[in-house]
Amino acid sequence: MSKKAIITGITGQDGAYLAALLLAKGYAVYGIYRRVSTPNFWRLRALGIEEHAALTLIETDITDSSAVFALIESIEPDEIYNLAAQSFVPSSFTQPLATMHTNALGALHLLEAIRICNPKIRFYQASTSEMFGNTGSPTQNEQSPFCPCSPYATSKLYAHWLTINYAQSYQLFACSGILFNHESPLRGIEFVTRKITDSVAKISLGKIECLELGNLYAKRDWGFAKEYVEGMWQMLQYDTPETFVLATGKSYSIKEFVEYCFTLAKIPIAWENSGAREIARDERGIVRVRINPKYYRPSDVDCLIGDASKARKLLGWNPSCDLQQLCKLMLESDMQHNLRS
Ligand code: NAP
Ligand code: G4F
Repeated sequence: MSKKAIITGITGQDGAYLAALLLAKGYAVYGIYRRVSTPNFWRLRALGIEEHAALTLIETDITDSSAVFALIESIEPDEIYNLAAQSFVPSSFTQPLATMHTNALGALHLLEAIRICNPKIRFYQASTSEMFGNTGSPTQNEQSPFCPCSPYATSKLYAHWLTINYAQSYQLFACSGILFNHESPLRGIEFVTRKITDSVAKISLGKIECLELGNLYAKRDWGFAKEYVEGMWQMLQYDTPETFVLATGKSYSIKEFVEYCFTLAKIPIAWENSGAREIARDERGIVRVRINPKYYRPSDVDCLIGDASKARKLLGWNPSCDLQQLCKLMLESDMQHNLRS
């Protein structure tokens, strides 16, 4: 009989890629989405799995503990992947309580339901490199100290420790993947990589003149989401519940990502000024990038570089997509979208 997996956050970037992976492996997948005024299954459609016979979509808000309990009791899954979250860091500053409800209490509801209904269910928690914050250590691995710098990171740290605590206290197979930033053509448009690729595509097609950004000097370790969901699955197939970091080990600034994209689009740019007055002009002198301080955050994580040696050694996880390939993939996809619309 095929294994049953629940994925919370099925309408998000990782939810869609993970669903495609598990369906390809023969799982029956139960995808959890919350009610919105207009259904948002476009990512499932883009991957060609929206109508898959083994995919069942179920409306449940993970902040509703009784609904979560009823869901797990009725489906009797083998595995649960908790990907649902308010995942946009700036919104966590303006909506800290809503962020905490979903990210922290959502995980609690799932773990409690597993503990009570069936402690044999394997549980994956989507932890994040944001939990490291500005730790001061040059690279981050499973032993690095946490120093969260946003309500988002704090809410995720609660869920992270709770997962470890439930594994230890109740002998659950509950584990966390601490994933560094991972992107794709299915990334939400407000995250910086997709915002850049979409804007550069629009500039290239003459649809907009200029891209507005915040902190150009933050550095991130960016990988390809499709390769990261493979690691999530591998964690739940491992012998024991363990925390694993998934990352590429290379870090680039936002400014470097911008430069790669303009180079790929064959629009040479040159930078002028500094601070909030920094701009980039093209060869005709048109300003193509400018700073808008509204994109600055109350506090930001300066530099993230992950060390995924443990996942490489114990899981055999080995991502191959580098930043240049990722930029190309995303820019080409955004060029196609913008040509069509
Ligand atoms: P995403 O695209 O923002 O997707 C988040 C998903 O959570 C969406 O399906 C969203 O539904 C759903 N959701 C939000 N609140 C919910 C609620 N109350 N009940 C049920 N579902 C709810 O995020 P992602 O990039 O795929 O990331 C997946 C997970 O990994 C998140 O937990 C994120 O925090 C974590 N993570 C991501 C990264 C990264 O770089 N992508 C790195 C580390 C960790 P709607 O579509 O209705 O909004
Ligand atoms: O793309 P971002 O919004 O991603 P951020 O904050 O690193 O968070 C993402 O990765 C985390 C893993 O580390 C996930 F847990 C989280 O859910 C999410 O997926 O911003 C990246 C950097 C920041 O330093 C930000 O200040 O880009 C900088 N930035 C500069 N201008 C901008 C902008 N970010 C956004 N979103 N928009 C800008 O205009």
